[in-house]
Amino acid sequence: FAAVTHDKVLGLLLGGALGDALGAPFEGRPSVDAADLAAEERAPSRLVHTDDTALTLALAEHLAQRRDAERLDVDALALEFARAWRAEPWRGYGSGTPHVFGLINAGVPWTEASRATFQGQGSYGNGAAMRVAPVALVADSLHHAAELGQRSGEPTHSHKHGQHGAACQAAAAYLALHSDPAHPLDRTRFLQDLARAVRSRPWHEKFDRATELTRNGAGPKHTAHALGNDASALGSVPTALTAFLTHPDDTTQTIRYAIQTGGDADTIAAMAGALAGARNGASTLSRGLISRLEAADQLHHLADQLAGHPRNP
Ligand code: 8NA
Ligand code: MG
Ligand code: MG
Ligand code: MG
Repeated sequence: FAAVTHDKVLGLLLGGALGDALGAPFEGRPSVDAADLAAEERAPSRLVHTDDTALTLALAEHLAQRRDAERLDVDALALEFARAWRAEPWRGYGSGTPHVFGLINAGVPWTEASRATFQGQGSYGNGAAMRVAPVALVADSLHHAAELGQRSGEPTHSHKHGQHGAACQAAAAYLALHSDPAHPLDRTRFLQDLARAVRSRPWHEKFDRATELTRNGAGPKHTAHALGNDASALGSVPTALTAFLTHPDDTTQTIRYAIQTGGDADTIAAMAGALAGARNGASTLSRGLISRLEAADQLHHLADQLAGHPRNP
């Protein structure tokens, strides 16, 4: 286990935001050309983030403001998410979540609002997973990370797959954060640890397939075909994991791989980028790209606060 340094905390936050903003122009494309992505990396324009980062910022701020044992006030968090959407509804939100946020803003309790979508099934989208990584910064164990992840997902995602997606990404972020980049990552062990944190058969089947894909060095198109690249949690969280486990020591390559899986590219890259950033730290990221990130200052400030958290002395 490696110490959770300020560089790792910042890496988790910036890696996620970079994946989101760099992937955003490609969201919804069935496949992504390496040349198109390289052009986007070279362009001088501002890197504008989407809903993924907007809600990650809301969650990180929530955690930074709480130093008590509980560390997550889900009732308050639901309102904070809903307000973030109301302040910037143009950030590229999907279909289901704005409906939930509208109800919450109208005074409906989140316990009810989160069940109002998809004929009462609730959402199994990846929206709870895409924003969850910061909970790893205040968790004191793998299981605590998964539990905080699941709870942070509940205000919008009442379907168990949506919640498991958040638990999975939170647990993965915890493992990446505590992994030592000076030593090769044990991918098999990583996925076995995740399987202990997420006890669900469809997720275990995905972990088995991800193990095989990383062992065989599968490329992004193959991985997208085998694991999915859509906006469901099951169809994107394991894909993001595979991007990270294919390039665990190179955050830029992790993000490129994730974007090139296509489909929900911004979200897959946001999740993968947070994992690689948490392992490798912010100092390994391209300064040119980071300086173009719209939320860079805000994320630096949050990293200062969260790196000083009692959990990360
Ligand atoms: P969500 O709750 O709308 O779920 C995302 C999608 O998953 C939905 O649009 C449905 O297609 C599908 N889905 C979820 N639950 C069910 C269900 N019970 N039955 C049938 N279909 C279901 O939103 P979210 O916050 O979970 O999603 C996050 C995504 O939204 C991210 O990609 C984010 O970037 C944003 N986004 C999505 C799209 C897209 O769906 N192509 C486009 C732009 C932005
Ligand atoms: Mg998005
Ligand atoms: Mg080191
Ligand atoms: Mg998306």
